[in-house]
Amino acid sequence: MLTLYAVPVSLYCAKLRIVLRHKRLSFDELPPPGGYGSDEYKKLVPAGSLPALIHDGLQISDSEAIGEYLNEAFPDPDMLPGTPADRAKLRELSRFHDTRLEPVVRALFPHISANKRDKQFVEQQWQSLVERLDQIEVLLPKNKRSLTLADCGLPITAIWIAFLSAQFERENPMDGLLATYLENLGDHQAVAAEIESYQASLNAWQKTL
Ligand SMILES: N[C@@H](CCC(=O)N[C@@H](CS)C(=O)NCC(=O)O)C(=O)O
Repeated sequence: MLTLYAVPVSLYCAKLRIVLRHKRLSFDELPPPGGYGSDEYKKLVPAGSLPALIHDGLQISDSEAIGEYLNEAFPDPDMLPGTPADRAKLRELSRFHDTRLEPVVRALFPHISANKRDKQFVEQQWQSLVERLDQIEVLLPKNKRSLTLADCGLPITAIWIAFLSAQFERENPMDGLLATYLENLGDHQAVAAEIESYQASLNAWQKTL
């Protein structure tokens, strides 16, 4: 029995839904009891963060740890294939996304509403975002390949970058190799299905602003 503690618009929860979908695993998705960081949730998941997985009494937080666990516990299809060197490069891409690119995107969230926006901060942060996108492009595969753990975070971050580009009236900076890579990922059913449902959640969330 797999239970994912998640909320619809969390990027890292979406990343794991792609993994679960691709592996055709059935799972229950539940909101954190008592809410984000609540004492009630921390009793179940001490880190208080989302996503978290419960599998037959085992509790794991952190999307990278959960993704690797799922890949080992349910090895077909293998989402971390190849030699030790290949796997290291996949982990490098995945960690770069989580620790370098996504935080730059997340830092822009408080500036979505025009009346709370610090234009100078957005300008500087946008430059950092473009720099991170240039850096991640170097780590991307040059050719189409099977879906790996390293490919599950970026499609959702890309939805946010497109959304923020529209909010800040800027050109979407994802082009070239990055755009082709994302287009190829959309051919995977698990990615396409998550993009569709995530976009609907984001649209609903936007209406609450
Ligand atoms: N590195 C963590 C990041 C998870 C994360 O930042 N989750 C957000 C929701 S998208 C969260 O739980 N924030 C509240 C908190 O950390 O208490 C992972 O990959 O799981």
